[in-house]
Amino acid sequence: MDFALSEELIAVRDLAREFAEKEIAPSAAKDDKEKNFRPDLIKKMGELGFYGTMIPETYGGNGLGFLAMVLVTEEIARAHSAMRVAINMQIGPALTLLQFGSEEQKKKFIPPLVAGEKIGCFAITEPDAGSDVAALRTTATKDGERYLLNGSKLWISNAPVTHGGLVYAYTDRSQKHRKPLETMGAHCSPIGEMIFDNFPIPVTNRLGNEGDGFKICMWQLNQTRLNCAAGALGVARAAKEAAVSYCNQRVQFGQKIGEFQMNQDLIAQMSVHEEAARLLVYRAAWLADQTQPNNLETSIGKYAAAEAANFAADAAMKILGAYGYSTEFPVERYYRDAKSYQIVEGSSNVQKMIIAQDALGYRKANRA
Ligand code: GRA
Repeated sequence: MDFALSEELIAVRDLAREFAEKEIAPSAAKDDKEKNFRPDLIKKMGELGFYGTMIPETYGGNGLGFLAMVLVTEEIARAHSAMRVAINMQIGPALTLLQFGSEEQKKKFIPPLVAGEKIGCFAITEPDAGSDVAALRTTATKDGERYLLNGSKLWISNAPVTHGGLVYAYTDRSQKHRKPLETMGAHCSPIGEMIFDNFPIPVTNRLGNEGDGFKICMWQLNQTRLNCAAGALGVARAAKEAAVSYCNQRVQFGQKIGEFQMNQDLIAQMSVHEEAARLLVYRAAWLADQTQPNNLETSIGKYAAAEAANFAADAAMKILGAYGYSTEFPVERYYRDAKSYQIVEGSSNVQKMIIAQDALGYRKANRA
C-alpha cells in the first residue's frame, strides 16, 4: 500500500492550491455576500485543466485521473465551496458523455465543457423527485427527428446561466425558462428551475438508447458524488484551519484558548473526522482510477466527508464564538456551505441507505 502521492499529483494539487489562494480566496467573502457568478474563474479553471483530469487528450482533457480531480476539488472548495459546484457542472456532463455518448456527441460537446468555454449543468431533480430519482416526471416524446421535452426540473445548479447540459427524462412513463432560486449557502453557484413546454431536442442529442436513462443517471451520480465528497473535505479543512488559527491567537482567562481541553477535544475530533474522510475519498478515487467498482466506497466517502464538513463547521463556530457567528468572518460561510453536502448528490440518508443495504445484503451497491 502506497500512501504517497505521485509528483504529478502533487504538482496539480499545488497548482490548484495556488490558484485557489490567489484568485478565489481574496474575493470569496464578497462573492458570497453579493452572490456573484464568476464565469471568469470558471474559464480560468478550464484553462488550467481542472475539468480535464478524467478526460483523455482526444477530447481536450489531460487524463490525470479521478484522484487528481479529488485533489483539485478539495483545494478549490477550501477557498470557496460554491466554486467546487462549478467544477462538478463541467465534469458531470463531460464524463457522462465520455462514457455513453456517440463519437459525434463526444467531439461536439466534451471539449468546450473541459475548456470552460461552455457552462454546463445536469438536470435530474424535480419538485416531486429528489432522493427518489425514478419518480421523475419529465417526458421526452418522439416527434420525427426530435423529442419534445415536457416537465420541470428544480434546484438545478447553473440553470440560470448554463449553455446546455444533460436532462434526464422518461420516454416511456408506463414503466426555457430561467428562474434563480435562493439558497442558504453555495452562493455564486446559481441554482434554478427549468420548465420545459414542448421544448424540442434533436434525436441525435439523446445519450444512450431509449430506456437507458436511469442507469446512466446512477452511473453519473457515482462520479459526481466523488466531486461533492472532495468539496466537503475542502470545507472541513477550511473550518479546521480557521479554528486552529483562532485557538492560537485568542487569549481568555490568561491563556490561548487552544490550551483549554474542551477546545482541544474539538480540534482533535475535527482532525480525525477530516483525515478519516480524506482516506475514504482517496480510496474511492483510486478505485475509479483502476476502473474498479467503487459505488459503495464512493457513498462511504461522500457520507463521511459531508459529516466531517458539518462537524468541523459546527465545532469551528463553537470555538470562534461571536466571531464565528459574525458575517464578517468566513466560518459562518463554511457552516452554510457545509450543509449543502448533506443534501446534494444523494443526501447523507441516501448514502447511509446504500451503505446499510449493501452491508445487510439487501441490495449490492457495486453492481455496475
Ligand atoms: O436491477 P435492474 O436491472 O432493475 O437495475 C437496477 C439497478 O441495478 C435499477 O438501477 C440500477 N442501479 C444502478 N446501476 C448502476 C441502481 N443503482 C445503480 C448504480 N449505482 N449504478 C434500479 O435500481 P434500484 O436500486 O431499485 O433504484 P431505486 O431504489 O429507485 O433508487 C436507488 C437510489 C435511492 C440509490 C437512487 O434513486 C439515488 O441515488 N438517489 C439519490 C438521488 C441523488 O443523488 N440525486 C442527486 C441530484 S443532482 C445534485 O444533487 C446536484 C448537486 C450539484 C453539486 O452540488 O455539485
